[in-house]
Amino acid sequence: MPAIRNLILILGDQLTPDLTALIGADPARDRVLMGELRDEATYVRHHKKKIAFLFSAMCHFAEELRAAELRVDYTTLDQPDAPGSFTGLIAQAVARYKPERIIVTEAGEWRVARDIAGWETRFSIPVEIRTDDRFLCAPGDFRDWAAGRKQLRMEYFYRDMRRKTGLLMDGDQPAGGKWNYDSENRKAPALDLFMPRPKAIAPDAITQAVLTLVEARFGHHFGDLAPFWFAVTRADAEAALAAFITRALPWFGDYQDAMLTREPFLYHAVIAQYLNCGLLDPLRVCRAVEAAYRAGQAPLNAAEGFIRQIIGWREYVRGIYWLKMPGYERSNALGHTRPLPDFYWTGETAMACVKAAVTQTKELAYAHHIQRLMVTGNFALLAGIDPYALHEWYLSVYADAYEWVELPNTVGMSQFADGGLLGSKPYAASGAYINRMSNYCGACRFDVKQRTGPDACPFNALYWDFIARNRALIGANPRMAQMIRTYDHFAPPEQERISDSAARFLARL
Ligand code: FAD
Ligand code: DLZ
Ligand code: SF4
Repeated sequence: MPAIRNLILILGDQLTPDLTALIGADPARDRVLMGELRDEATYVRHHKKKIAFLFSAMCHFAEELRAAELRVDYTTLDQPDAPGSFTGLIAQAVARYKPERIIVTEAGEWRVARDIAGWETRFSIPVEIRTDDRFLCAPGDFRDWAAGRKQLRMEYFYRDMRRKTGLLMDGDQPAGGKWNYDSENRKAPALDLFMPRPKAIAPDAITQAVLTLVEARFGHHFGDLAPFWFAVTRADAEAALAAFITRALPWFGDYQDAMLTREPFLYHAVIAQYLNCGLLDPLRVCRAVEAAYRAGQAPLNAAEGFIRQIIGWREYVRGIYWLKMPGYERSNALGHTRPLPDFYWTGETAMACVKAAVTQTKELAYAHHIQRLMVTGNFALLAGIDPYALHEWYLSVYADAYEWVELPNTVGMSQFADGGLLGSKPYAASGAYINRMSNYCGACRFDVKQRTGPDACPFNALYWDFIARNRALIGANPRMAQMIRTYDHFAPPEQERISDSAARFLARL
């Protein structure tokens, strides 16, 4: 066996050719390691489509590296000696090659970072952990930004990222004179809108083989494998981005918060799964969107709204994750303990909005932000679902889900379980909000206009009951204080009906 200098481990969400771990890689003396791993596919039971997407993208990336002359050991899940975990993969390779050093780019998830931190002692070999420069803000820089601030508001972080990248900046001023055009981005949907579809890629031979493997090994996991249309190569992911920019970006801002039956994508990009595994580069994506705006192909409210999601929210939630882990995953400021209802897995509920969100999640491993936040997230918040159980659900069912991005969105933004660290108020809403932003209610068995009683939209009584239950914790926010005052103006019999309706509904869950 030839002497190996460096073992370079590439994790499944590091499918980027200029990844820091690959800098200086020498085809003659270094060996790249990649593996399809049982533990990674099952630490939560990931959606079948997500596993297939990642295995196929990993396999194609190994080919890309080989085409660049690198020597890659790629372990498939069905190999007889397949190791189950990253540590097992390294143990096998260390025994085989006796390398001088292990190199890896820092892991996205805390549990993997913790394992890697133990390898130097375990294998008695130096382990070089390199920074992940695919993000704009390193965890240490976020910590510095957060230090001494009373409130960690995304908006101020975002402005710093605009200044740092120069995105949508005219000199030192924001393009158009305002930092944020969100007030223009709340249009209700219209049924006659022309809705583009995300670019669909036909499965090639590698993907076909992976689909067969995933069905055989993970057939019992949640979700549908077919139809499978995700891009699994960089070139196809770039094509999907280009299609979004020309077909959907111009309307992205206007209809960002809208929801429509049988229109799961509206004008969303459907690229988070590509960004989060490294097939697309966030900064390049934002530069392409800015170029479309500068060329007059997309309005400013769309370009700004989109760029804010990526250099603002995406970076900000990662900063919060590394600031607060470990421990953040067990946050439960509202003391919620109710088990996750079965319909999160089956979609079998009479609530048309929840049914639509869960059903499409099962089919597509995708739901857009407002469905996640204001339908499945909002329902869980109002019903007092255990935030950890909900976190595991979100982590397993979406193709773009990794703990660093999913956890702060679930525990912080959606469930207010961190007590307001991430968001100033809970994203709690009654049926009226869902009715305004969607066409779900028209076809629902419940009446969105009724507050209580057996036919009333369950979101209504649950909402007011939530306000009454949590007044001490949420009252500091002026908009929530206004809701508490409204509740206080309800006559006592109405307050009783609310609490009774909520209790009856929850008892049947
Ligand atoms: P678009 O709406 O087209 O937005 C463009 C891009 O902006 C996205 O691709 C994404 O990279 C980024 N983005 C938008 N919103 C956010 C956000 N709140 N946080 C971080 N990035 C954002 N996003 C994930 O990538 N992975 C997750 O596991 C995840 N879990 C979520 C859980 C909950 C409870 C909620 C409320 C949101 C979650 N999000 C998550 C954020 C958001 O819903 C998804 O990024 C988005 O729906 C992906 O679809 P898209 O690519 O069409 O996004
Ligand atoms: C999500 C995932 C899955 C399903 N499978 C693998 C795998 O088999 N091999 C691998 O290297 N990575 C996988 N991943 C992504 C990892 O979970 C991710 O790289 C870690 O969570 C670190 O962020
Ligand atoms: Fe959802 Fe209520 Fe509307 Fe039914 S009536 S779709 S439960 S918001």
